[in-house]
Amino acid sequence: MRDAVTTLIKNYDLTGRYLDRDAVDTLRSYFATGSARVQAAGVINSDAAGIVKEAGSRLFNELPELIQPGGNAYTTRRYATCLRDMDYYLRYATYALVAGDVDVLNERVLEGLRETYNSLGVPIGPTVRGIQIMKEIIQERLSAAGVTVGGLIDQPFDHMSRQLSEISI
Ligand SMILES: CCC1=C(C)/C(=C/C2=NC(=C\c3[nH]c(/C=C4\NC(=O)[C@H](C)[C@H]4CC)c(C)c3CCC(=O)O)/C(CCC(=O)O)=C2C)NC1=O
Repeated sequence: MRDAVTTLIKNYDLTGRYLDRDAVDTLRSYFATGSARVQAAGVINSDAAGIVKEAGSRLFNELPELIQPGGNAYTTRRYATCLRDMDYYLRYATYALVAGDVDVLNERVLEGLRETYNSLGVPIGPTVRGIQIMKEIIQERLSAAGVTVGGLIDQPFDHMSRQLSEISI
């Protein structure tokens, strides 16, 4: 599992280079956004369960067929498993946000996930929508808390969405 700094060092070490101007720019922007990343993680961690719950109700409100007979999140067990998956996405997105790198998502979350979902009939489109709804909720909460993070929040959520759906969003 890598963060922005270890990824950079690994790349330079592979070719035996000193850190050049590009590397320094990358490091500068990572450290310049560090405090915003940590603040964002703080806002998420202060109410992760609430964010997941709210995302679930918005998702099922938008796509009620998911929780009706025949829907993949129908039955208490599958409903709970769906919310558990959203909780995984949120928690790992927070790690990636702080690390400034999506490596943790590739390694711990996305590896083999499409195949698992396809074999269980878990619909990808609505899952991606759930991930995007969590991103929206966090953006709303951050701006309500007066925390300005620009596009930082987008990175981990959009990465998961893209990798899951293999389409550009
Ligand atoms: C930390 C990394 C990690 C991830 C990401 C993960 C996902 C994951 N979600 C699963 C199931 C599932 N995932 C969902 C999710 C949904 N169904 C819907 O209709 C919605 C669109 C969506 C919620 C947003 C459901 C309902 C199941 C159960 C499917 C079944 O057993 O029939 C399964 C199959 C095993 C199980 O039931 O636990 C895995 C492995 N597991 C992991 O360890």
